[in-house]
Amino acid sequence: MYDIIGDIHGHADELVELLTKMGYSEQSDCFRHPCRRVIFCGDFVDRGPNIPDVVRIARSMVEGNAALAVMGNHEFNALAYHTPDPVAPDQFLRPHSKKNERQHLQTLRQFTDDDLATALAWFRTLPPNLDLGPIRVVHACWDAAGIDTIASAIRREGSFTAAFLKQATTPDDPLFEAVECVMKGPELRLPDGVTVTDKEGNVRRRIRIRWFDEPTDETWASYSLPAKPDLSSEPIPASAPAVPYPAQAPPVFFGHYWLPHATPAPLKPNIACLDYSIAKHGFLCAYRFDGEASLLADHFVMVPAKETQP
Ligand SMILES: [Mn+2]
Repeated sequence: MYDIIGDIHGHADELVELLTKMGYSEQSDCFRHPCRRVIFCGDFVDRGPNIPDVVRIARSMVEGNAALAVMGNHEFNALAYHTPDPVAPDQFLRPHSKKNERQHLQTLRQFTDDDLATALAWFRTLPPNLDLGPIRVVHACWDAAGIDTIASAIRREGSFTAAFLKQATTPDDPLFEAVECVMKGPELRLPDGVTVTDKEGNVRRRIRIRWFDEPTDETWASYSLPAKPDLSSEPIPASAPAVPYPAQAPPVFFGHYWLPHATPAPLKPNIACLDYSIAKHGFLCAYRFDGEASLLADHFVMVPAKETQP
């Protein structure tokens, strides 16, 4: 059975504590449990104090068959940041803007050039999603159409090659839309004049949403994820993006959404987010899956963020 772990963002001490708490111990090659495996939801890098150790621990577990992993938007962004644009070789596929550099700064500082190259090579091998039958795992959104688009681009161009990344960073390309939706989640544009401020102080005109719910009868406040009760209780437009997830489909796990440090619980009986804001003094979170069709609040395991922040 599986222990699914949310966004880690360089918090290696908390990762070791969480693995230990769940009965994993360090063997000659990697952390292992006698009868369980980890699934990582992605976002290993950026922000935290020990990114190289997080990548080393996760990678050794995946290579030792003690874990599976999907790619997060921060790994995707890192690949694009370090890949020259094939048609403008003095540029990179993710521009080296102040905002993008700030988001990636701890990764740039903590890795040697060689170790970063090795990490990027590993990121290229990560799948965008896992469909294991009884459960599904993705970084942000289980969008079947987007997942198909990414899978066929991988078959055509290779896994996160420069050609793949060029299409995936070109707005209006179907692959760009698919990666945005699957790894970053669909977003809803706020009404003119309304903005929100994200955790990094960036002013945003779009909000992350409960994509798995039908948008009918939802308000700006009720459809935001995490919930933003200060938003309007007016209905959202009929054109709002949505990827409704069927109640009878297998449980889906994802990270990405910076949920507040409240008591963890499934968002719906077959939907669980495991990102409880470790990078913002929150918790590193796992869900211990034992085959249940309806997810249970007492299967969440959490470790609080230590005070060390870079
Ligand atoms: Mn993310």
